[in-house]
Amino acid sequence: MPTPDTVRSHYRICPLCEACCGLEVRTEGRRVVGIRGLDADPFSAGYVCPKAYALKDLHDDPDRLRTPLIKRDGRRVPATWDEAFAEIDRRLPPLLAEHGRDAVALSVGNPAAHKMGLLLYFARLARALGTKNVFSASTLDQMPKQLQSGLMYGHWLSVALPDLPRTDLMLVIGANPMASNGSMWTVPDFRGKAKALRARGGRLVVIDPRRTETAEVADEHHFIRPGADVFLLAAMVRTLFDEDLVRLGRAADHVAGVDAVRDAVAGFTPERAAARCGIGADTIRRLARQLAAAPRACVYGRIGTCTQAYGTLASWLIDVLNVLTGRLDEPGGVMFAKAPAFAANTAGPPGRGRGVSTGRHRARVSGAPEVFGELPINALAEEIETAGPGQVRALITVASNPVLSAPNGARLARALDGLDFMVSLDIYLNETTRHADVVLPGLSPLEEGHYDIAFPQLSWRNQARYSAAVFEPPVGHLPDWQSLLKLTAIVRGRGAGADVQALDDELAADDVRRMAGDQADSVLQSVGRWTGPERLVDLALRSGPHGDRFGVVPDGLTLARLADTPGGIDLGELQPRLPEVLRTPSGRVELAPPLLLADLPRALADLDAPSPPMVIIGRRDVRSNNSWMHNLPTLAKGPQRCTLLVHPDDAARLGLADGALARIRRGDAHIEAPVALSTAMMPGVVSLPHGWGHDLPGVRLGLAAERPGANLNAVLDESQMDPLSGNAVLSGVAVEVMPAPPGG
Ligand SMILES: Nc1nc2c(c(=O)[nH]1)N[C@H]1C(S)=C(S)[C@@H](COP(=O)(O)OP(=O)(O)OC[C@H]3O[C@@H](n4cnc5c(=O)[nH]c(N)nc54)[C@H](O)[C@@H]3O)O[C@H]1N2
Ligand SMILES: Nc1nc2c(c(=O)[nH]1)N[C@H]1C(S)=C(S)[C@@H](COP(=O)(O)OP(=O)(O)OC[C@H]3O[C@@H](n4cnc5c(=O)[nH]c(N)nc54)[C@H](O)[C@@H]3O)O[C@H]1N2
Ligand code: SF4
Ligand SMILES: [Mo]
Repeated sequence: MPTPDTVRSHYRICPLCEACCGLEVRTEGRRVVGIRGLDADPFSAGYVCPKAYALKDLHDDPDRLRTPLIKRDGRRVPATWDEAFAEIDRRLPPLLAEHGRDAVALSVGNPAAHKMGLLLYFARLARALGTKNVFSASTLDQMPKQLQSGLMYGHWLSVALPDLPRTDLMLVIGANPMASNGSMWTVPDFRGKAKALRARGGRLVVIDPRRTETAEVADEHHFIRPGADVFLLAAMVRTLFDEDLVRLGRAADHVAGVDAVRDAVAGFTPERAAARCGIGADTIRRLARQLAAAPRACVYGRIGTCTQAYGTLASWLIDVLNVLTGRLDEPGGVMFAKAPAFAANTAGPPGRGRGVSTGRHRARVSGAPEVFGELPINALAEEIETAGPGQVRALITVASNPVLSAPNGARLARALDGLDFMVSLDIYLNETTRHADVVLPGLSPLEEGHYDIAFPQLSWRNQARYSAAVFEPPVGHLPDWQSLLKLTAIVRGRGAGADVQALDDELAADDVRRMAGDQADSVLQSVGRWTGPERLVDLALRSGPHGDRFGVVPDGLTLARLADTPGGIDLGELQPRLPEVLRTPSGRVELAPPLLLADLPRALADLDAPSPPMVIIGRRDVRSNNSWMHNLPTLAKGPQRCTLLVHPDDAARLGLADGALARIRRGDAHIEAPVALSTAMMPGVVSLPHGWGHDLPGVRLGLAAERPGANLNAVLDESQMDPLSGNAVLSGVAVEVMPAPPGG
């Protein structure tokens, strides 16, 4: 039994999902002996979900990589760090010299958003490499939201967030925060906040093809045909105009394009929309009226409204509803966070800026436009397969598992085997990294300090929090950021032996000179106690809106101050920020961006299209996380989670029995999963979670392989995308479902 004086308590921000809960991690020696929510964290106030405890499993997981691997004779064998970088240096620079920068692609995955070293130093590698072929999980996820926000407010991360604690009516469309704990909205304890809403007489309304865990705690739920949100939303917008319910409120002076929106949605009558989306015309009108009438209200949409063919239009119309009902920038409506560091909407002159643009370059094969510096991850396989100038011949994956996370992983897997060279920075030998020539292992999250770079820009309440490493990293094991710097050095031609500390100093000094001009030396001196990501965080905090301005503002934020305040510093509830937050060229909220108006006719032409008889959607479970946490005992135990939810009427028609295996087929591809009958499904829609399918050869995920599950993405179609954002269609894809033939 550990005695109290040998047990130490540490503060750690949970890196596993966007809620970013503050944890208390108790350790004895090198062992974790307890993890719980930290009550003293003013942001998350003690909240945790079952995944927090899996941090211990992750730290202890024998399958988590402890040394680099190099491919020799078709197998990945342990190697020293020097051998691994020597191999990369032997193979990558000649490829760059012969074929140019675009021949090397980058793929960065979800955990990069949760590790400051990955995010900040991936940017350094990408800059040094200069390739157009940058791919990420963003085009499997939130790119539509970012594009729409960028076009309306002037920056990709100026996202209008629901002010749930002060609202009277919240409309949730295509999100299930009860399972996901929120996304593009950092909101620990959604359940508690939703409960408080209802306790004060407010209402929660959910629109989703499944009666989800969130719908279960709501006042009202409506099934919607997957992919048909644009029709519902456009008809609601039209209703606001038809019934003279448009009230811009305080934002009126700052909004451009109201008349253009009125004209653009004219064709979307509630009657026509009803047939397409499955929600009656009367209900569409009522929802619009209720939204307009509530004292305070907000509309929130998430992955269900993004991962579809009209993802950008749907995301946009959600904010159009918010703006037209006077909810933008109002308490209880949708508001902008003011992040203490790294936010473009607090930098430069307030109220006006360059805005965002897309298509500065295009994908070589499909011609898909660049969005926020990226190309659609759905295009990665064809960029590798298609010969010609600019062909992708090498790939560096950074915390990215697209063989499972992206549509048609089988094609991508074949393409990866055709690469001349592949490097993966990852913590597992998994479905993607098994294709790499060199795998560089990251650290356990408990072995690194953390500050959230992106999430304070998306937080339900303004905050600044830092957690120090719980454990010293094993001797000689490079953190992700140093591996990325090594790669940066190799790409810059400095060789495998380059001194990463010196390179880090050099790059930080370059940044500071750009930021501080002739004050650079004194600024650098004042952040001198930090190196690596911590130094960049200190620089960003101190020059940010709450910063100490390097000594000018005595009580201002510094990393040292945060490090001395476990639990972090509360910066208060969200405050109105119009027009200062805007970075559009006009200095206005652009309600009718031309790019979006030009896409509406595509939806209008599709308004009367028949629905396919059966479509598939995804789902999230609180004990699972994307593709990489199925090897952790705390989460792997319990009932099988990768089941196909089928409405009993569909099951009867298709001859499917509860618990029996179903085959799900699209074209030549098929998968099999056990059926779970559920009246929570909309008839004509089945649901399977993503991130499963751990039965591929060459993978080292012992526990996950015991119950591998089926890979939903194996039957999705990489040619289906939202043309504006390049986002993959992951929801509402037509499939055939039948009993699995005996013998498989
Ligand atoms: N059909 C369908 N597909 C989906 C979705 C869906 O809803 N439906 N959701 C999509 C969404 S929203 C997302 S975000 C993507 C996620 O897809 P990905 O971006 O591929 O992310 P993960 O599946 O989380 O895999 C993360 C990878 O990072 C590695 N990793 C974890 N921690 C670390 C670390 O600290 N350092 C390093 N170097 N590596 C680490 C893991 O081993 C794993 O290989 O999936 C998408 N795919
Ligand atoms: N436990 C757990 N938490 C997670 C993750 C996880 O894998 N597990 N992943 C994290 C990540 S990377 C992300 S991006 C977030 C995502 O966070 P959320 O967006 O909240 O994710 P989901 O739970 O998939 O909720 C999406 C909802 O959209 C519905 N839906 C599907 N298609 C449509 C449609 O066409 N229209 C409408 N209106 N609804 C539709 C689905 O039924 C589902 O209920 O979750 C994060 N948190
Ligand atoms: S909700 Fe769970 S996984 Fe997400 S940050 Fe909080 S404890 Fe971690
Ligand atoms: Mo995501």
